Amino acid sequence: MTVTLDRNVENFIGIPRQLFINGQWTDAASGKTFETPNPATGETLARIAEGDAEDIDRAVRAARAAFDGPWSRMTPSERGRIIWRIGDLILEHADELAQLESLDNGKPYGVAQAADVPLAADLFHYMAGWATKIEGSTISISVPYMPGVNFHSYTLREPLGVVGQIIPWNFPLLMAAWKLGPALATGNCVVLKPAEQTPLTALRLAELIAAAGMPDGVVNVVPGFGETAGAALAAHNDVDKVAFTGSTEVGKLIVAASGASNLKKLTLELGGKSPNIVFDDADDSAIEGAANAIFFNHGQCCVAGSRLFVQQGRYDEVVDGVAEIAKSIKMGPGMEPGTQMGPLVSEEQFRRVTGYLESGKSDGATALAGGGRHGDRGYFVEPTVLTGTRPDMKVVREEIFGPVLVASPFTDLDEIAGIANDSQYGLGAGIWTRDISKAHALAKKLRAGTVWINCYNVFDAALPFGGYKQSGWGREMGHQALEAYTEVKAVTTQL
Ligand code: TXE
Repeated sequence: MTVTLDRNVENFIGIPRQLFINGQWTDAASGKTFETPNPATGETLARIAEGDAEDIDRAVRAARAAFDGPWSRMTPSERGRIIWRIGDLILEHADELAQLESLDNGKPYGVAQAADVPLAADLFHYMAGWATKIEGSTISISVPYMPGVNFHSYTLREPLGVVGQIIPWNFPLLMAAWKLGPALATGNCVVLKPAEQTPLTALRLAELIAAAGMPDGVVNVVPGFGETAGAALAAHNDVDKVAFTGSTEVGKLIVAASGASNLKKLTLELGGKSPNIVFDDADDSAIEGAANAIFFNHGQCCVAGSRLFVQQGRYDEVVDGVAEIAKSIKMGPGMEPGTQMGPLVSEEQFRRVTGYLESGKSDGATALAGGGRHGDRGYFVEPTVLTGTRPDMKVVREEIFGPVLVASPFTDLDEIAGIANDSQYGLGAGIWTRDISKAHALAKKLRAGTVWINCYNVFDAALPFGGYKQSGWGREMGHQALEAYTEVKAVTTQL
């Protein structure tokens, strides 16, 4: 049995979807299309126009014209109202968006309803308020080689112009919101390229954005593949910034493309291998917390708490507890009521994750729970807990991006920060203890953009999010995100 499909969802996936450029729905210049499969079955879900360099160029030109025209002429208040309305429309179409997300990505419908959709709406509502609050400052200056001369100096915060946004498939609607919200609130125009695995909610969002009253060309959505459409955006000479979320490997390609073209500004939100640290004095909720940290969204989270470190005294209890939870998780298609974990997003990710499971086994790790494929159809991987690992193993060092936890014991407080920081990544970290001083002292030592104490996977539009080290550049959400979408201009007048 599956949830009955919303009529709008049936209609939406029933016809081939086009590109959204300059407020119009249009085929790709090449006429090419691609299919997005349903990861629960491997069968085709919908057909999509496949944008590439020529379409990206068309979209960039539309965005530039909108930036030079209607979008910049609007008052911040008018812009804010449109952004707010996008949030409202997301909530009005919540069930429909959650169904599309579940079908395209594989995540449980209930999770998309409870998390992805309301968080996306909230992001637009939060950012709408900032549209009227982008401010510069006045600065007193004293110029040593012009004694006795008075000046009036101030700064302006101005939009960058045309922004390219390349997003992944793990939270397709939410990532679109994280990217679009701050870009629009600061007065930029956007060309958004959704991930080829999950283009549907971004395309439906484009319809809602148009319905919210957005002028043509301000937001353009061009689905396509990374090596073609994505690379064209990263290399385009009239794109002022690229905001990217995806693999560290592609993040480096984007940096190279920026350097080889117009040195466009970049923000990058990349991979992670986040430590989750449970002390002997932790509350029992740490067990469920550690399971949620890795298994939420099937482990396909950049902040997944994929390295669990438990203090020796509680090691067996906590790791066994997490393994019990792993075994009890109900797997199934995202649209089946009661499903707690759906399939991985694609065959490629399925192969990647099961490849890591093989590598863990051959390196000598033990699967306390899971360890392989679930069922024989779709891209399901069992929630897995690996023990007996060594710090040099691939499963410990590399981002798996699936429901795979590596657990190891530690003994004292002094060593744990070093062990936790022993990673090329620095995105998230968790600490579980009743000793609040210990928690804050350790939080300070961890090289990560987010530290959760006695909780995990807590997100809010007001909280800045981003990574240290090779987890990225810059921050999304919070007012920090606005800085990455504005230039500062210093203006000085001699009085
Ligand atoms: O990512 P890619 P993939 C990590 C995770 C996962 C691995 C591979 O470890 O297993 O990356 O996933 C676009 N120029 N994360 O292959 O390729 C692509 O079309 C410009 C972490 O799916 O980085 C998509 O829109 N763009 C992560 C986006 O980049 C290019 C989320 C992400 O795809 C491009 C996803 C190119 N040359 C994966 N090549 C996170 N930080 O949350 C691809 N793209």
